[in-house]
Amino acid sequence: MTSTPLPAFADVAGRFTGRIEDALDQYTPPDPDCPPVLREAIRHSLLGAGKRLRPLLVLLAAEACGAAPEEALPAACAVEMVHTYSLIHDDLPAMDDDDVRRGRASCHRQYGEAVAILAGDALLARALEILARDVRPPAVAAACCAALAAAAGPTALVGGQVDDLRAEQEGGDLAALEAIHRRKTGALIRVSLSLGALVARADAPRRAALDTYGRHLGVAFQIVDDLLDLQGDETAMGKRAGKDAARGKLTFPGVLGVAPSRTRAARLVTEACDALLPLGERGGDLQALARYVLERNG
Ligand code: GRG
Repeated sequence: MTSTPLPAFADVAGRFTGRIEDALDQYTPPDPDCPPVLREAIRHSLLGAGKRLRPLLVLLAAEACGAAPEEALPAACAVEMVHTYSLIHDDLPAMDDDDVRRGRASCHRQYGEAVAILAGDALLARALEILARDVRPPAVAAACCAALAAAAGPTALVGGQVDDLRAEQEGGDLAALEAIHRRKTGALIRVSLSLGALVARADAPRRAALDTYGRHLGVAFQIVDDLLDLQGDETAMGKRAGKDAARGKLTFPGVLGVAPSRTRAARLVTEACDALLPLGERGGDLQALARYVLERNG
């Protein structure tokens, strides 16, 4: 860890969230070929009150490796689009059946199931289009497309989601739980760091440092998410609490207990921050973000 005091996370986020919101808005313009209800549904979910953690990770990783954050904005928007697609589909009755998301009605509650499924599909496709078209040079764009598609695919996000749904019926142990969340929640967090590093053409030691940080942060994020579902405030979270227990989900507090889960999350955050050592003081903002993940209430 750096010896200088960490910046406040609110200041770190404040430098970037306006730019992220503007870019997401600009990436969803009206188009005569896009039905207005589809654009509305996409924007309803995408522009809701998300924390924008994944795009922030992309921008901070790029900056920590010496790139201008603006260069990483297309990749930041792409990962937020994939994340939003996964939230829309996760909220569907066939999956978690949630009626509130990002402080508003979930997409299918507002627009119906068919439009919600299609809004998710459209976001996934748009994310890859943005990477392929707006990341430069083309070789870096191709690497970003491959990385994000893999993180969203059957061995990562989607595979983790399938195993998570199955674990509701069949249960599982700590190893199964970690394997689910390394993929379901962790993969998109981890790839956010990789996208920033790719855009910045970071060298191998920096790429490895960011990857280790992302791997630990992803699991810590999920543990805190499980704890918030048990004990958190619905208004701060912008979604319902208490859903995991109601569905019989396999969770960290369920398997380990509340206090050991918190200890485990804290240890993972420390390991994540320690991994940033090769970045020196440039890793300070990412350390502040990791501390926020542990202390957040929403
Ligand atoms: C449907 C393929 C598919 C995957 C679904 C995203 C997901 C996988 C499930 C969501 C359920 C859930 C609560 C997962 C825990 C971790 C998580 C991804 C929480 C939501 O992320 P935040 O808190 O959300 O960063 P915001 O809205 O702030 O962006």
